[in-house]
Amino acid sequence: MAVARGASIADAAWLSVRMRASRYGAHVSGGERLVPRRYGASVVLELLTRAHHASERAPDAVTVTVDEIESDMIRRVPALPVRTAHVGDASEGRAAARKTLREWGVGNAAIDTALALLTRGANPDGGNMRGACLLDAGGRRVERDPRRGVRVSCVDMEPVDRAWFDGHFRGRFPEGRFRDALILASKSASVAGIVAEICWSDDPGYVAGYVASAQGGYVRFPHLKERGAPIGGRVYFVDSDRFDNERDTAYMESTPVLVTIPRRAALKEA
Ligand code: WAQ
Ligand code: MG
Repeated sequence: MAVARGASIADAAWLSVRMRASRYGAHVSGGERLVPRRYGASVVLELLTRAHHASERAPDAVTVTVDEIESDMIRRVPALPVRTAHVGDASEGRAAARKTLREWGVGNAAIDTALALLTRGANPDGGNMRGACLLDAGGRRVERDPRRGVRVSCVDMEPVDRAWFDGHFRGRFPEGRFRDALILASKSASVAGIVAEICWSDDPGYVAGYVASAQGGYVRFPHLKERGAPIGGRVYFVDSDRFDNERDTAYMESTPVLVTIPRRAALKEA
C-alpha cells in the first residue's frame, strides 16, 4: 500500500466500532462509530463506558465489534437540516409529529401503528427492540426479523464536523443524543425508499424525540413521551415501490457513511 510521507499505514484505514449491551438477553443500549484507525482504542473505551452508564438497567453482557473499513469505501451524505417544534407536553408533541408526518405523505394508518408500537414496545417478545421497525403504507411491518429490527450502523459524523458540532451544542445537549440521532436519521433519509421516520428514546429520563425525512429535515419535539416511560424505538415508513428490502437494509446496516455538515449556519439555530 502506498502511503503519503508523514502518514502511517495505521492511519490509512477506518474502523467501524459497534457496541451492544444486553441484560438477560434483552437489549439495553447500543452505539456505533466510524472513526480513523488511530481513534479506535479510545472509541472502544468510550462505548464500553457508555454501555455501563447509558441505562438504568446494568447490562450483563456487552459486545464490541471492530471492523476495518477502507477509506475509499466510505460515502458522504449531508446532515439533515434541523428545527425544533416547541410543544408543551407529550400529547401536544405527538399531535404535532403526526401533523408533520401527514404533510410528508405518511398515512394515518401507518402513523397510528407506529405510535402504538413505540408506546407499548415494538418487540414481539415485549419491550424494546435493538433496531428499528419498517412499516409500509398500510402499517404492515416489513423488516425481516421483527425481534431484532434494522440496526443502522457503520456511520458517524465526519470528524471535523463532529468536533464543531460538539463544541457548538455542548451546553444545550451534553449527552450527545441529539448528535447521535441526527447521524442515524441523516444516513437513513438518504435511502430513496424511506419516506420518513419517527423516534423517541427508551431512556426513561429522555422525553424528546423527532420525525425526519429527506424532504422536511429533522424536526425535534422537546416532548414526545411521558417522563419515566422506559419504552422507545424507531420506525421507518417505507414506500414499497421504491424500498428494496434486501439492498436498502444492507445499506443501512453496513455501508460505511460519514455525515457531513455542508452549511453550519443551517444547524446553528436548531
Ligand atoms: N438503528 C436502528 N434503530 C436503533 C438504533 C440504530 N442504530 N439505535 C437505537 N435504535 C432504536 C432501538 O429500538 C432503541 O430502543 C430506540 O431506537 C431508541 O434508541 O433531538 O436516544 O438510543 O434530542 O434510546 C432522540 C433525540 C434520542 C431527540 C433518541 O434513542 C433530540 C435516543 P435510543
Ligand atoms: Mg437508549
